[in-house]
Amino acid sequence: MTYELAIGDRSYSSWSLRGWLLFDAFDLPVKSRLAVMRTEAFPTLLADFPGARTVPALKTDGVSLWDSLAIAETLAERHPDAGHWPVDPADRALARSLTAEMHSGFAALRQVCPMNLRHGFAGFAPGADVLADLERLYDLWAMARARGHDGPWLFGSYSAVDAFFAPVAARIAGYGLPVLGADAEYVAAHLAQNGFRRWRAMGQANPHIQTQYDNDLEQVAWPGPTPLLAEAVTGETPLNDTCPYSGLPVASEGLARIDGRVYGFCNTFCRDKSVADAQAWPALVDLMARHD
Ligand SMILES: N[C@@H](CCC(=O)N[C@@H](CS)C(=O)NCC(=O)O)C(=O)O
Repeated sequence: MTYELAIGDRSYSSWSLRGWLLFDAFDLPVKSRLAVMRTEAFPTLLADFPGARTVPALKTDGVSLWDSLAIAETLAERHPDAGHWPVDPADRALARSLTAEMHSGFAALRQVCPMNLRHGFAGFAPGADVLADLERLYDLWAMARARGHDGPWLFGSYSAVDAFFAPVAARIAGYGLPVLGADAEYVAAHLAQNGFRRWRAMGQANPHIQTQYDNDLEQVAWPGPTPLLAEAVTGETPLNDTCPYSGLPVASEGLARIDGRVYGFCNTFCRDKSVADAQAWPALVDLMARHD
């Protein structure tokens, strides 16, 4: 089985993030095909996924399907051991209910606080509709926790319901929305989750800014784990000859100083995703450890 996933801008497309996590967090290989939203490339990409009008959309073995929930159920059906849904039937019923409510609800939170993974915002004052959504959200999370699994995820190991809540965690942290205790820990777990960090780093590596996801609020540093100090550089000698990701030779334009040492990559995308969050990339972490 092969999978091609159509996605939009990683910094802004919350549904694309969910779709991708449904693969990445369950160790299912997928080829992502990205088009910047609100450009001609977007409908052109979707034309290759017959029937789809939004991202994420999926092509697999001649079948095209779209909508994150349809993708979740299809993957769960095809890969029953991957862990998309909890094993216990009562857990699974609750996980499905929470996922479906996330998929169809929380309109105020989604509209007023669009996902923006490029930075956080200071000074946001949520109105009554956003606060009501948050109250319901925290009630849902408490229902899951009452099932008695160990954290940080709602039903023990990471499941599809966690993938559906990842963008909401990003909104809560990014807009500084009120959150306490176990809910705050759950939000922090999403921001620290390796797949989420890699997705965000790839978004940072794409310079396209969608201004409609910004506002008049002060922009502040992303509230997730602080990345290592890093910058792109030129004209320096890297410690490595081949790219830690592709194994291809290091390109002269692919250099970065990370935590005080210069490493090389096969292209500027590999360089920039590494600069954005070096510790999110296991192959780079290994390389850095070898030169420690
Ligand atoms: N219910 C859909 C929502 C998909 C959706 O609205 N995706 C947005 C991006 S996050 C989109 O494709 N928008 C089309 C556009 O911006 O032109 C799902 O679960 O996948």
